[in-house]
Amino acid sequence: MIFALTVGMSLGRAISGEATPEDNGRPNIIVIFTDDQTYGAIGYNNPAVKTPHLDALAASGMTFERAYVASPICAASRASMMTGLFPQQHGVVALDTPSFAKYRNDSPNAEQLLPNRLTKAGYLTAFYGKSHLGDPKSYGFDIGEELPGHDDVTTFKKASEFIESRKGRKQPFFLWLAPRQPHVPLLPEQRWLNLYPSGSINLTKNFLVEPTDESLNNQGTPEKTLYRDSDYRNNVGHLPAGPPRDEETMLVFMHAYYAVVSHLDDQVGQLAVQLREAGMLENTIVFFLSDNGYHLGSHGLGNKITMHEESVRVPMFAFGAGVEAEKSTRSLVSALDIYPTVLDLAGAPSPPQAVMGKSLLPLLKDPSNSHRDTVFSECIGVGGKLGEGHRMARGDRWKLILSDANEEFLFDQQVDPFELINRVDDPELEPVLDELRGELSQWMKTIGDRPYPSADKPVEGR
Ligand SMILES: [Ca+2]
Repeated sequence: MIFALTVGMSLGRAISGEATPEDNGRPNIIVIFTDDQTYGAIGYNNPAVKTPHLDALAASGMTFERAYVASPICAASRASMMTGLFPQQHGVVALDTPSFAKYRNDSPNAEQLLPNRLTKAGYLTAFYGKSHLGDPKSYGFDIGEELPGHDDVTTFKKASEFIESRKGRKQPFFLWLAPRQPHVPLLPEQRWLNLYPSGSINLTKNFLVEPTDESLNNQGTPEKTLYRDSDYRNNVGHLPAGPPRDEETMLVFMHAYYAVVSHLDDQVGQLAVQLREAGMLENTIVFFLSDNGYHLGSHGLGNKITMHEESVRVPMFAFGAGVEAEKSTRSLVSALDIYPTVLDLAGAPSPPQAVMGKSLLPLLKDPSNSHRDTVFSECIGVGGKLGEGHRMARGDRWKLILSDANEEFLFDQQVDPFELINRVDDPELEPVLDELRGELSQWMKTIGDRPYPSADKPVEGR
């Protein structure tokens, strides 16, 4: 059954700004944060992918068509969601989870954590699924746990029990639901594979058997292998998750990946039915997004870690209390925008350190509202050496990438969304390049990155 949602046409009290910390009108808030789901791995962006529930839920609310993560790798992206900061600000660059110690309970920085701001505002906070940062109760959540299981069955069961336990309660809740799907290993049941008839999946236009040897595509493994997971086995018929992969191998991989997404779709759909049948959607707002994207053979790559669209751009939508149906926005948004949005909805106090995101409530009120001109991302230290990695400034049309080798790449998203032609040497585009350089340089300074390199003053990686 495809989930269909009836949403009141009037904006909710929280979005209209009428809610106060004293009243009971503040919404419950759920964030569904999937793992490695690229923006093209959802039906409304790609009809080849079977996600009827997610498509219906997105249509019942607002879709953010151009959403980018703070960092396209699990741990860094997750720490950014909890702190409202970019990786070089909070310290969890790449997979450096020990650096998260300075935010744990009883540490001076614990006040920065999203769950702690919400507890202070009177919310009950719960976490189920993949943490990647250790026990979620060690970083502010009242209840919940990191849960095993690549099929997320236990995670959704626990989340469902939690929602059931909150029926009729006055205290609002914040639920962080983090499925592991569609991260490898990909182990779909046959019924999900059966949704994809032979020939229904196509390779992307930028598919390559293996990547070109340039810094743009460097995923920087410690062994100096340029491409992540080159010998990693993902349990899909023992196919390598990384290159080189021929077309046939990649199609089998994509089949398994999409089938896992379809399973996830069914689980989210059931959760939404539960919320609706319990009468809780009237007072619950749900955000859906992923921690990073995935390459699926685009540019010859597997995994993520690059600043390519497939890696850094994710599906994102909101539905439920106060969100009007059938809205979408092309405004550039960052996953970091979730943090201040949740605080706004909860009427919660601001954290000690200024967050880098911007509340989405004005956009939720009116999708034509301007939100931001540029969105940024970084992925540093994957090779184990701080300073290596990639940075990005993405404007409305143009994207500038600064690679680990201090090389610049300029892509025209309007005519070249698959990022095949580097326009950085086009003299006509100098003003565009200068403007994006200025923005990227300023942002790098803000987050404590190394200085932006210049022609007369080259900068070595630190
Ligand atoms: Ca991930």
